[in-house]
Amino acid sequence: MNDHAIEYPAEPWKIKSVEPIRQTSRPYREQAIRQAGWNPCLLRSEDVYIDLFTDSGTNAMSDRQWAALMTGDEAYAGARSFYVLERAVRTYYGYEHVIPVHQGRGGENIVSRCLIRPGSHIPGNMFFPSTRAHQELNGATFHDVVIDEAHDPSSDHPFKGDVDLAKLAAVIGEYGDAIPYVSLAATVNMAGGQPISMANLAAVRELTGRHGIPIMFDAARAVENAWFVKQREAGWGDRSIAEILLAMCSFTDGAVMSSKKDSFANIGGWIGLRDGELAERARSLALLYEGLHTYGGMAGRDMEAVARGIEESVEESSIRARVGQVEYLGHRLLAAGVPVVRPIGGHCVCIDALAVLPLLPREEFPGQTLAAALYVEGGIRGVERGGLSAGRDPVTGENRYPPMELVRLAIPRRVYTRAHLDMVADCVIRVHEERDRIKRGLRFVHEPSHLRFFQARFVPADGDSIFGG
Ligand code: PLI
Repeated sequence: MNDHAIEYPAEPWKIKSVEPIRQTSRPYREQAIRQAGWNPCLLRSEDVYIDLFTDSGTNAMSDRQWAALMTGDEAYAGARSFYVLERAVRTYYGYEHVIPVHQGRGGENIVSRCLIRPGSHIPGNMFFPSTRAHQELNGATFHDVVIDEAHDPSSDHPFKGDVDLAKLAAVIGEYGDAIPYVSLAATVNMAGGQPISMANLAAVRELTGRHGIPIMFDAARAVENAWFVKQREAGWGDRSIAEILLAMCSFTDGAVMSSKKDSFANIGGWIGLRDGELAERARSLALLYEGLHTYGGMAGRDMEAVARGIEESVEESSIRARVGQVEYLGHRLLAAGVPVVRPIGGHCVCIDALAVLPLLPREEFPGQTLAAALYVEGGIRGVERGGLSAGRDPVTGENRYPPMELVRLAIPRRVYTRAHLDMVADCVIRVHEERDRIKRGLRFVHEPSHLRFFQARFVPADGDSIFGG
């Protein structure tokens, strides 16, 4: 079988500075993953050959961004660099009020504290762990109102990030006034980087507008979302990425941004708001949790790098090469029969661990087990996106098992070459072909209470190794 177009768009950049990486032996990696409690997150990065743990903060900055660092104004108050950032966010995202934060979750904390009260209900197009954790810490209950196709790895729906309007209407019908905002992400990370359509955004706006409910936007990968709108949605093919991005944001009342994704920055983020009164409250909380409202936990130089990164992110050649590289890896795996989430998303390729390891019980975390096996096989680090990442229900204390149990291979921007991606593909294909060697899953020996996937430690559920024995 090979009906998958395996194209590789040439990069619109050349390499000016390099960082050595090293391959290790399989016995070395077996020892390393054991010492890391079978959690790839706890590996030392120098023991990883190709690091696809995240595309967050791991991007290569351009020479222009590095140059911009030198122009940072490190004044405590009123730094020029803040106004540079503010102008970039206003221009490309359209929010009047801009509050810098150290990274996305800093913004999530502040927005959640401003808007959520105990007993609040928040509908959203699928959860993201840090976003939902802040919502729940402030007393809200999250309701997943994404379309069913988002939970089906084999569905080829072009906009799996779309909201199911009937589900949203039902949550509004039941909880009405207790809904402080609807939480919309573009793209939807936990669905595998799947976009939301402009038509759906407009429809959600129309529905929530009738009830006076604001929309808060997770804009971390909104540029990637804009690329898919341009490719897939009628009427948008001739519009620039910048125009599409602005149009998407226009349906929302505010946004939280992790600049570590689309904007190629190693750190940083912002909150964008339209409402002046809400912005004033957010600024005063930022002062407590992030820093003064003109730096919010970022150095002046970082604000410069983010501002420059925003401009670069909407260049068409840049976003074409970025998503094209991800699609290349995805289509190589599809062509080899590896079960991955379809269509291939904007920032990652997600392996369906339940399809690869159908005999492992969910309590033994098949996704985490497969992630460990990929590391042992090829020194490649991915991250589990399944039961481990979903955590426990705050009311019942039971493990939550989402419909999908994935291993996400997130591709940092402008970092790896085609040869690296081929090595990743070859490694994943080998592990898939030899999947019967993975005999047992994992059980906790340390389970943190929040965002447990980052720091949890495991041992094989039986014996000494996931490979049996
Ligand atoms: O890592 P932060 O705190 O800058 O951003 C949190 C965050 C919010 N929303 C979304 C959609 C994210 O993907 C996100 C962080 N993502 C990480 C770290 C990731 O590996 O996907």
